Amino acid sequence: MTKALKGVRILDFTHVQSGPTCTQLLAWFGADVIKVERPGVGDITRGQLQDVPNADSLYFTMLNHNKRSITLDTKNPKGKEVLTELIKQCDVLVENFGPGVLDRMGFPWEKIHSINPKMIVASIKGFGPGPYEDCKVYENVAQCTGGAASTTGFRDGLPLVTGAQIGDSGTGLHLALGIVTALYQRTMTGQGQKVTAAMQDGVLNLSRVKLRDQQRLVHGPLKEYSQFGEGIPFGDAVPRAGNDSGGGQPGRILKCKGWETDPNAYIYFITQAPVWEKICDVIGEPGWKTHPDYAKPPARLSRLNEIFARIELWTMTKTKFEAMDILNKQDIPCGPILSMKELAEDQSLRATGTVVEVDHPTRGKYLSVGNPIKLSDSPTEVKRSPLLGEHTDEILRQVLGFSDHQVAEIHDSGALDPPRKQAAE
Ligand code: CAO
Repeated sequence: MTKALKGVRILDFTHVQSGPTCTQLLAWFGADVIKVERPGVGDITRGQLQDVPNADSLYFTMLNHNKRSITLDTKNPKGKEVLTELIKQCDVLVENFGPGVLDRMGFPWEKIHSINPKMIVASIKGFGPGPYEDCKVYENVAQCTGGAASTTGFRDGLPLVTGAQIGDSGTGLHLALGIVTALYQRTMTGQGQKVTAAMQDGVLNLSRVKLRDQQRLVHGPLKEYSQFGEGIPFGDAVPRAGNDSGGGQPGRILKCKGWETDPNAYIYFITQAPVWEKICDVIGEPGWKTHPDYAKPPARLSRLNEIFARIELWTMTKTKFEAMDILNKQDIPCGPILSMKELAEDQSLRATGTVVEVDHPTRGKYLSVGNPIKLSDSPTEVKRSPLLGEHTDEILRQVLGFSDHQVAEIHDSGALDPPRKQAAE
C-alpha cells in the first residue's frame, strides 16, 4: 500500500521535542525525513535522561522514528555547500532552533527561497513577533505563557503545569498541519512559503475554553465552577478550577475502591444532563429525579459539591473498572484514571498500534507511542530511530548523487567531523 506523503522529502533540522514530534508524524505518513545533526553530538536528547549506558535515550528514540540521520557541520564551508544541495533536493525544511539561528548559519528565508523557490520553511519558536520574539523557550515556559498554567491546579494552590506536553508536542502537531496545508497550496501555486507556529500560540489555542470563560466572567460568575457553589466570589481573571469539567456538563474526579493505597484508584464522572435520571438510579437516589433542588441542571449548579460527594459514596464501593462497566452500560460518560503502567499493558492499544514495541540495536526492545492518527489507506509502520549519522554516506550518494570522489572530499573537509572541542574531550 502506498503512503500519503510518499515522494515528499523533509530536511529535518529539528531537535529536542517540539520539532521532532512534527517530523516524526510526517515520516509516519510516508515522507522521507532526513535529520541533519551536528557531527559527534547530534540532537541533545540522544544523551539526555539516559537509562541504558551508551544507547540513545528513550527521549530521543520515541521522537525520531522512521527518520534517516546525516551528520553535517553547517558552519563549515563544505558543510554549507552540502546543505545548499540538500535544500535543492527537499520539499520542506523544518526547524525549531532558537531565534535567529538559521540566519546566523547563513540560511535566512530569502536565501533558501532563492535556492529552491518551491521549498516550504517551517519553524517553531517560543513566541510570535512581539516583545518576547527573541526568547528561547521550553515546554513549561510555553504552558505558563500560553494560559494553561494559570488555569490549571486548585484555586488556593500554585499554578500547575500538566504532564501532557502541550507546548512541545502540541505545537509540533500544529506545525505538521501547517506543513501539509502549505504542501497542498503548493500544488496550485508551485511556490513554497513560510510556516510558523509559536508555542505560546499553540498552548493558547489548546486553552481556548479558558479564554471563553474569561469573557463569560464579565457577565457574571462561572456557575459550573465549584467555587460558585462554595459561595466564593470570582476575581477578574479565570480561576484555577481543580478537576471541574471544562465544558457545560459538570464533572469531577472521584475516589474508587482502593483509593487509600492506589494513587490511581479514581474515576472521572460527568453528570451529563440527558442521563441524570440514570445517574440517580445507579447511585440510589431516585428521589433526585423529581426533587426541585436536583431535577434540573440550573438547580444542581449550586449543589455540585454535595452531589459529587454523594456520587463518590457510590464510586467508593466499586473499583474504577467496575464503575466504568456499570456506568457505560447506562451511557453515563466516565473514565478511569489510567496509570502509565496500565496504558503500557493495555492490549487494545497494542492492537491498534497506538502503543508499539520497537527493537533497537543498542538499547534492545522498548515501548513507544505509535501514530495516534490512523489513515485507512496509509497505514503506519513504526521503524526505529536512526543512530547518529547512520545514513550520512547513503544520503550523500543517493539523495545528492555525489560520486565516491565527492564523498571522500566531503569527509576530508572536516564537515562531517565533530567540532574540535568535543573531539578533544
Ligand atoms: N552544525 C553546526 N552548528 C549547528 C548545527 C549543525 N548541524 N545544528 C545546530 N547548530 C548550532 C546552531 O547554529 C546554533 O548555534 P549559534 O547559536 O552559534 O547560532 C546552535 O547549534 C543551536 O542553537 P539553539 O538556540 O537552537 O539551541 P539551544 O540548545 O541553545 O536552545 C532551545 C534550545 C530549544 C531552547 C532553542 O532551540 C529554542 O528556543 N527553540 C525554539 C523553541 C522550541 O522549539 N522549544 C522547544 C524545545 S523542546 O522541544
